[in-house]
Amino acid sequence: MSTERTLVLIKPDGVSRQLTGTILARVEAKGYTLADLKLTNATRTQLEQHYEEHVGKPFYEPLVEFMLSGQMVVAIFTGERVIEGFRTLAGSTEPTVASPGTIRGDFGRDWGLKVQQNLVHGSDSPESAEREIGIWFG
Ligand code: DAT
Ligand code: MG
Repeated sequence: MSTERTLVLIKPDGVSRQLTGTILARVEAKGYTLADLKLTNATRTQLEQHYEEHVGKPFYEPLVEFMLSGQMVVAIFTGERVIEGFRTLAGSTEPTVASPGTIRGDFGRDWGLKVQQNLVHGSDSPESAEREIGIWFG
């Protein structure tokens, strides 16, 4: 398997809760390499592109509003099988049921049923990774 790259977002809840260093440290400790990193305020246009597969779903608008609510960290990590490896580190989408030991399982609780407050995003395929890297670093 050749080296992959993936797009990682630390969402506004992760940044505001001062978990940025903790989250990045877990990914680095797993052995993935940080290739690019910045702190940014998302635009609605970027989020519409990033979450295009979810447009029209009931959670789409709350998700976008949440992602606009504060600064985010956007990062590229590289490594063999980093796409599925990061998603394993992140844990399943709903923090309440994400396994302990994962980022979402250890630090998330979907306060007030806000599943969108699940700390991180990671690309789900090589095609998504390239598309998403273009949105945030293009
Ligand atoms: P993931 O981030 O695990 O890849 P996804 O791509 O299905 O999950 O959804 C994107 C984000 O949308 C997810 O991180 C949180 C939010 N979300 C997903 N399903 C939701 C739901 N049923 N209610 C509220 N927010 C949801
Ligand atoms: Mg997804």
